[in-house]
Amino acid sequence: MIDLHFTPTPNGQKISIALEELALPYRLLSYDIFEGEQHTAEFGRINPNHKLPAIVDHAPPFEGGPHAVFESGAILQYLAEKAGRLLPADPRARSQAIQWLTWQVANLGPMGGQAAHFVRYAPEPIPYAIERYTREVERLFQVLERRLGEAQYLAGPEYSIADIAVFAIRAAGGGASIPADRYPHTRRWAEAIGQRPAVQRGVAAELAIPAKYMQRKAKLSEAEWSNMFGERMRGAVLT
Ligand SMILES: N[C@@H](CCC(=O)N[C@@H](CS)C(=O)NCC(=O)O)C(=O)O
Repeated sequence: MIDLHFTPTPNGQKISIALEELALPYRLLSYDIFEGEQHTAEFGRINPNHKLPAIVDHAPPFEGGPHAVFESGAILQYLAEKAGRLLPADPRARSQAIQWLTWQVANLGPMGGQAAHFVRYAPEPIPYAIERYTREVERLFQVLERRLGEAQYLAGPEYSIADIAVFAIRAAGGGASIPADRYPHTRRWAEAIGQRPAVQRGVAAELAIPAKYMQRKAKLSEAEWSNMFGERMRGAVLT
């Protein structure tokens, strides 16, 4: 059994989708990040960075007892290797899958996160920051579009954890609006993935992103601000 420490955001859905795809049994442990539930010392022993998602595998494929994994890219790779699926066996395609997975966690994720921060959460609108990050997200969408114009999936003909990672993050759009007509190859790919029953199970019911996480212009209380971006968030690691 795998414990999935989860909050219903695109990063969390990468893992719920992968667990559903791989038919690995899991127990959902939900956190409300606005309430600061990620800042406990107990969760810090699972993820020293105090962010969701994380997993604890109680039956890892090696000795030494339960194994905790944090960072969504590392979790996806761990799960795919454990199940022996969703990472191509062919070394070239496997390398491509890891490259696109890394592209997501190092580029689309952080840039989309910053775009969303300045569009949704910044107390004052800062046009330079909004433009800087939304333009970068749009550039990354174009990189994705080009890749999907030359390959069926990100690693080639085979659906992989790279597709799951990018699909989950792209669907949320970061701070950028996504004119579907501008990205026909991406739309073809996203529609195919969105129709997969495991993907639909991985974003359903308590795994779905609630409206409060997707507000166009979020209104946070002082406590919520502190939990997400301020002293309470910093205090979990600085004290
Ligand atoms: N690079 C991390 C990002 C994790 C992350 O930023 N998680 C957010 C939710 S999507 C979170 O836990 N935020 C709460 C906080 O920052 O206190 C990953 O890919 O797992």
